[in-house]
Amino acid sequence: MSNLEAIYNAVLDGNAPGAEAGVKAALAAGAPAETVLKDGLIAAMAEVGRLFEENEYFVPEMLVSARAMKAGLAYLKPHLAEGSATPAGKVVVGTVKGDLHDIGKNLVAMMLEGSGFQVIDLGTDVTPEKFVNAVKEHKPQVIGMSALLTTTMPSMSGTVKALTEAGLRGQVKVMIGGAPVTDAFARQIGADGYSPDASSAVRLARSLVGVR
Ligand code: B12
Repeated sequence: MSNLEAIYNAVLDGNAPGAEAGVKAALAAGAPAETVLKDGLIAAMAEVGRLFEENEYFVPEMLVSARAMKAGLAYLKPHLAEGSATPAGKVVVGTVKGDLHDIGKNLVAMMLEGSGFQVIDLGTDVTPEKFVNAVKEHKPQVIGMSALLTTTMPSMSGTVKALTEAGLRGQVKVMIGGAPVTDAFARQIGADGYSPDASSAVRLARSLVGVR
């Protein structure tokens, strides 16, 4: 079994030590961190999602798989950092109100930090008011909202409205993401951009703040 298969299976089995060991072994064998992430960890979580849809996995299985993914990610984090000498700007990130999914948001935060952004992470279940207060307090150039549930996507629109009502919309760019989110939805709610994964989120944030 290859190291990537070992990672994939460990995440599917909810085996956190196995996921971490697999990541360690893959990196030691020279696999690029991006490949370990995409073909090992992310591929496994996509399969977990499929098994959940097919009623083969239930919430407890999803939860232990998420823990295993997080264990692998924690080890991968320093290897993912692209490294940049110039500070690129400040980004406030959070998963929107009612939504507890944080793996994708954490990954976006990690990649942003790795490419020179200062990241303020508000965590999960973040209300529009909390985003507004964070913009007042931290004065970021960008906020990044994540939603994994179709039922929580409207909170992104709520946050854009709350920023406008607070007179802050002109001071901050809004980017959004998460599995059910689309470019069309971003345009519909008046966000400044959408991106489908963490590396393109970094490119998007850079273009929003005008850094190449
Ligand atoms: C793991 C998981 C869980 C874990 C979450 C653990 C955690 N700490 O995050 C637990 C078990 C807690 C969970 C709970 C639930 N879940 Co869940 N979960 C998943 C699962 C399997 C994987 C999500 C994940 O981590 N993917 C891996 C990451 C890396 O991908 P990602 O999140 O998409 O992020 C990437 C991009 O989207 C993007 N991105 C993400 N955020 C942002 C932000 C910005 C600004 C940008 C630019 C980009 C960006 O970049 C990321 C990195 O590349 C998905 C299935 C799926 N295919 O998505 C279901 C899924 C999201 N869950 C689902 C459901 C239904 C639930 C529950 C309602 C189940 C229940 N009955 O209780 C609860 C809801 C709890 C809540 N209130 O939030 C459904 C949602 C269906 C829908 N249409 O809304 C899904 C799609 C499963 C399914 N196929 O049905 N879940």
